[in-house]
Amino acid sequence: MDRVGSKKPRARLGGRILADALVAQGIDHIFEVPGESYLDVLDGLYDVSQKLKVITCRFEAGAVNMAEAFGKLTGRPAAAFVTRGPGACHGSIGVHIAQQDSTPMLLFVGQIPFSETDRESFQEVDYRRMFGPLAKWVTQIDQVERIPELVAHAVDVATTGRPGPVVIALSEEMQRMGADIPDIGRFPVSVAHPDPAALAEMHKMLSRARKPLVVLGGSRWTEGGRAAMREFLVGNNLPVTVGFRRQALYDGTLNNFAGDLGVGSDPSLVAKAKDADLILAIGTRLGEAVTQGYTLLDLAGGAPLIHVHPEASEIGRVFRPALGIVSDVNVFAQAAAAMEPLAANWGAWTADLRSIREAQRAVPNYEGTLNLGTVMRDLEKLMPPDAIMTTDAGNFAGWATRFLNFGEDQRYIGPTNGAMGYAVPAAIGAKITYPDRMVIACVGDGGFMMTGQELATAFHHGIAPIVLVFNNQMYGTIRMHQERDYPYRVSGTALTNPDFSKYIEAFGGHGEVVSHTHEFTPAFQRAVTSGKPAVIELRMNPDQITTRTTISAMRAGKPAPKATKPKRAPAAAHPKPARAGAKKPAKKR
Ligand SMILES: Cc1ncc(C[n+]2csc(CCOP(=O)(O)OP(=O)(O)O)c2C)c(N)n1
Ligand SMILES: [Mg+2]
Repeated sequence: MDRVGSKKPRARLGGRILADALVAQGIDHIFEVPGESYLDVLDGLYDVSQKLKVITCRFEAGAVNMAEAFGKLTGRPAAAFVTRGPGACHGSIGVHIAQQDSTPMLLFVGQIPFSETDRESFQEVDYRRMFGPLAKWVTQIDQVERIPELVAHAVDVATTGRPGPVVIALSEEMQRMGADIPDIGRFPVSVAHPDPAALAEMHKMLSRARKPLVVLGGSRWTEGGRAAMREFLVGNNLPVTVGFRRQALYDGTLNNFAGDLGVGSDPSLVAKAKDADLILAIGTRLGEAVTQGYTLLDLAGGAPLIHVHPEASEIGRVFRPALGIVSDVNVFAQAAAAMEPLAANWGAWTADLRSIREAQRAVPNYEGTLNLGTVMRDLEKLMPPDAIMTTDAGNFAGWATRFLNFGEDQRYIGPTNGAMGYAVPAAIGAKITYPDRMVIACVGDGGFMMTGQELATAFHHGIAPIVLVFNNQMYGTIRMHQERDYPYRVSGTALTNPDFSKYIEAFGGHGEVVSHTHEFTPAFQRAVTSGKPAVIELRMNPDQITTRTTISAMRAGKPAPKATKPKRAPAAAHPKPARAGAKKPAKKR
């Protein structure tokens, strides 16, 4: 090992070895906010810029969310780079998303010089301890010779079994050392195939079932895997649900799609799911959202469940299934499609479940001038067949998932861990990954103000996502919980927003405000033809707290305690922009 300056390095420096190691592992996208703690890596990247695209971001949470979205869409890890201490803290949310959502991702963190370890040196953090419970694996590279080995292993860990995020700290002086070592490439690896005996058992169990239900979820599905799965499910007329924010896994226009099992799911679908006599869960974790707070199945054992998952330890983790199948999801799909057809004695049951989805999609006459159900149905017509939609966390998300059907080649990605601030960076990550596809972000006014400034990254890299901001002037989801548990006592959930169309115009983009249903289609078309990053503000009726209920309805029958009468009416109109010289209206008392 040679130190720079002490002796001429025989070959490459650490920063360059790392850049080459990434290329050798097939990494082609880096999302970063720079720091002096990895200056040598930035310099190494300069030499491989033809092979590795570096996207400079404005906030580490944005950078890591973009990398996560890249992994979700492609099944391949992107790398995020952040600086030590503060950068790592900002970026940590993306690690949590990638972990809960089983997304392959690498996060590199510049580290202090290892000679200063444990002195609480400037920005010193022990990343093994910090990210231990958040990431799939955490390591630190202290020896330059080990860069190719540890980067290769990081990619292995991120992409195999249940995929997830790997955090790699890079001690500072290591990046400046030289070494004469070769790169390490990828190797062909065969993934877990389903045991034929288990498949035969699954066939028997499904043939006996009268009310089966499929739940699709998880990550790293390929086009081929999804097509084979569709063939199996359509061929046997099995009713299909998708897990929380996994809509993209199944073509919602097909007659056996029944809807999603997640947060805010249709109660009649949940009731039917509880009535199923066999649940075939494929690729999904049986987490809280999908299992409706762990109530979907009997926890005590003997659940009518077949669980297919690439990671053996996920099977039986919470619910003990009647049959567990360890398999890569795509290989399983191929094997299932090749099976003898099932007896499929459940035609009426599948039709029944589909009718729930159809009823769910019928748009009610909502109060107010902007019917977001109709807007979503209009948007469905405007989205090209390969459009990508990203979503944030919040009640607004229900508008798209309830009223929109995603077609075979469309994609819908969101944070299954419920992280706000995801949609805008994810849309930028998606548009960088697929520049020729339309990318639409759906986000609440709360979530938009968390990472909306990443739109500057879109301008910098010349891409044009379209952002729909659902503005109800509040952290609506929490307000909903508040109204349920503490009616009338509005505390800490109201928001004052900027003019969103002016906000994007200040960046040089295209802004629209939509207050009436009929305004949406032309506004969206103008946004598309502008060719610029666009923000379309949807001015909601704030009383319409979900697609199914209003604040007024939640309050009905619950008298307002005199002393705690709300200062604001629940359905307050959106404030009109103040005109210069305009008189302020007298406050109502
Ligand atoms: C990073 C983060 N902070 C806080 C929360 C808690 N939370 C969940 S939904 C929500 C409100 C979202 O508000 P908005 O984006 O305006 O969407 P709305 O619910 O109003 O549709 C909050 C604060 C969260 N899930 N993630
Ligand atoms: Mg809101």
